[in-house]
Amino acid sequence: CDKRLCRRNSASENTTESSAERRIVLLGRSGVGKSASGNTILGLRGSEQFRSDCSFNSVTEKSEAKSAVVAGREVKVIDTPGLSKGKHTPQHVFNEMMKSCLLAEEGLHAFVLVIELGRFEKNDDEIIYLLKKAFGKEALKYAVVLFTHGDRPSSQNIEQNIQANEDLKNLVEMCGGRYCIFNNTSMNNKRQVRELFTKVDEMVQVNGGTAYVGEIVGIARTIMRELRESATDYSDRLSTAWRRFCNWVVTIWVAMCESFTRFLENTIILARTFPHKPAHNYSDLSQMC
Ligand SMILES: Nc1nc2c(ncn2[C@@H]2O[C@H](COP(=O)(O)OP(=O)(O)OP(=O)(O)O)[C@@H](O)[C@H]2O)c(=O)[nH]1
Ligand SMILES: [Mg+2]
Repeated sequence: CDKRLCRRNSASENTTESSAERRIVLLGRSGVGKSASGNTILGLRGSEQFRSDCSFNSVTEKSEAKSAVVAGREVKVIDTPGLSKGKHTPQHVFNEMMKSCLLAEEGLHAFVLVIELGRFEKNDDEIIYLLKKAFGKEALKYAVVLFTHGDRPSSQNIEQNIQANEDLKNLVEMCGGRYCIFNNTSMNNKRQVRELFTKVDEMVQVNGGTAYVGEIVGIARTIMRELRESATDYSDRLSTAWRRFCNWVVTIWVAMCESFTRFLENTIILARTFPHKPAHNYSDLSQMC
């Protein structure tokens, strides 16, 4: 395998947090309420908001960062597009997940996996797969599940709901058992945002007071730093950074498709003992790289 890739998961260089700023990325399948949750977290109104809509098509196309001061501290939220049946391919979602590194080049404090309460689907599971491939297993130490639609009656017995669904239970366990509930129809409810940040702060503390800087985030950071120090024109710098970063993403994507193809082959052999098959056929995707 590519030596650079072999190092990827093992080398997770972390940085010591110098400020109380928090940078979080919202991940999840299309339509679960990522953008709406971003608006709730940042308290954004009107034209300032991430676009959030009820639609059969995916609404968010590209990763986008917005910032605001929340309870006295600077918070940056990166909203990403979600896996969907028709619109976005896993490769597009993966590329946009990686791009979130460029938007938070100093590292990420939390990967927030957004799930619609009462509607756990296969695409929810696959986000975990993409997350691990993009950022390494280490990223799970910084992952927290955020259930939306807290206005539904089932939010009253959330723990029972989690325990009743084996796949959901596994996913929450992979995220260290951390979860929160948001009712995005009640943006004035600041308690839910405080609860999320309590979880994020606990995670940061357990992780030695540091933000997550896996190898891919480190690469994005180095590229940006080198370019900032060079004397070239700003637009040249950005396009060079973008080209270099895309090369990395493509290399990782090829390796990931190969490993997933192997995984699928094993899954077919073990189909009886492993009934939960992924919704996307990743074996076809290597042709798209
Ligand atoms: N009732 C209710 N509706 C919600 C909640 N959160 C989100 N929604 C609605 O769910 C729909 C989808 O929300 P989005 O924020 O656009 O979902 P998304 O995950 O960003 O979707 P993509 O951008 O397509 O990936 C919108 O109509 C939201 O208003 C919630 O807590 N309660
Ligand atoms: Mg969205």
